[in-house]
Amino acid sequence: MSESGSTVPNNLEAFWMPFTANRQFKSEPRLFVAAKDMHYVMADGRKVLDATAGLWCVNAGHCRPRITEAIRQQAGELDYAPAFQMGHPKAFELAARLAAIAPADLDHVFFTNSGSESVDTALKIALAYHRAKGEGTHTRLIGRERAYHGVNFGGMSVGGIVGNRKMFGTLLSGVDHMRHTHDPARNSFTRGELEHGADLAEDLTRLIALHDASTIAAVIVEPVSGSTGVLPPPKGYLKRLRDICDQHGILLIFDEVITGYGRVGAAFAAERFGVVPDIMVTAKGLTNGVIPMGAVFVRGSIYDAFMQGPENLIEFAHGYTYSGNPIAAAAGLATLETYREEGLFERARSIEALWADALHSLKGAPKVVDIRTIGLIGAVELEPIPGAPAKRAFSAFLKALEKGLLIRTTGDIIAFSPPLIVTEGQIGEIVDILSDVLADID
Ligand code: PXG
Repeated sequence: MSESGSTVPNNLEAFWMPFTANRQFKSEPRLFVAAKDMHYVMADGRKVLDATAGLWCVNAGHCRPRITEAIRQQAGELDYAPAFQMGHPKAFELAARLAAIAPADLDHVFFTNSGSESVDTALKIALAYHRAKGEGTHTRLIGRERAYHGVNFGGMSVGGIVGNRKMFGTLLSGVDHMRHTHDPARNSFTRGELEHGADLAEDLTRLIALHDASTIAAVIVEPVSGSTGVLPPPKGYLKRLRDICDQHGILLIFDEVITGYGRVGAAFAAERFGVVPDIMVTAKGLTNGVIPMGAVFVRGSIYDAFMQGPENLIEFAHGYTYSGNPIAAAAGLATLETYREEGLFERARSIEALWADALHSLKGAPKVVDIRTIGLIGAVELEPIPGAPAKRAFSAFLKALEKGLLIRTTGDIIAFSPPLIVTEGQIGEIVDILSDVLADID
């Protein structure tokens, strides 16, 4: 409740909401006022089961005591420390803990405040790395169609979602895109990695033939595309990208903003799929979504390439006022501890089959044209209403909320990413409500 005793604000106009249909929302506001574990509470007191971990970030569930307490304590002890030329212990401790759970030699960590900032940081590291090595011709960046890498200029440029790009001018120059891997004619109703499509990695070879490897700095992909509707990788695809990059001196960047921190049943998708990138971009689950924070992991050899020249000079002209912020670092440490003590990454892996069985039981339900699952992620794709794309899924979103279930929709795809603490009973509840919703919408 607010100080006035009301949970409903009396002015919805001033706040320009992000990625929201503002006028529709403000005519029928949907407000959460509290949360605990797997549930939100709405302004009218109704409980809503969270099948999306907020926005793919609250991996340990809501308002977990260890995290809340760590933030409370840190705020009273050291609220802020300058991020440049000064430090504080918790940022170092968090970086070391992160390096310890990251695969292979991804053992140096640069802190940011979001996924978008992590992506742009990674792209800048890639460009500067080549320059530091005396390979300054490597300036192009390669993304992929249907990719989401956040909303800053770098991420938007390597991203592949036309609706997120077309309004914003010419974006970064020197960017090209591989084809996306979505191929429902060959892969449908899939569990885990896809059987078909490893050949699409050869698209990178095509771009190398066009531009020449000496002009390319890095390739960035989401191991599993999230925002464009949950697209797991074809078997062998990521490994093939790795091999091509190695062969041509190109850096491979994994954007693990969604797949990181247990979402695919391992600390990172790199571990799950057995492919180590040169740079790994994370955010969201790093602090359980509670405090904004991102972390970019780099291999030791990349960090070392920067540690040249006079020791009094700054090696990388980049950073944010809030890089490694003490309260965010405290939240990150408490989050990692919560994941560890509750074995949540292992838990995600152990209930993956149950999750897949439950979601795939919706095959044959009205309007369902495809279902994809991997880790604790799932997508149910609906047949669009002719001439009205995204309308059917948005109706499903509103109807589900009415019935006490929070889902996410992108186009006509319903995406799921429940907190990793979701129980078998709650998985059943998600599927039952969705089944009712599908029977109930046009
Ligand atoms: N990379 C990836 C792969 C993402 O999914 C970002 C970067 C950007 O992160 P920030 O913290 O700047 O938002 C993301 C964010 C959705 C949805 O429902 C997905 C994201 C954010 C909000 C909603 O698909 N992903």
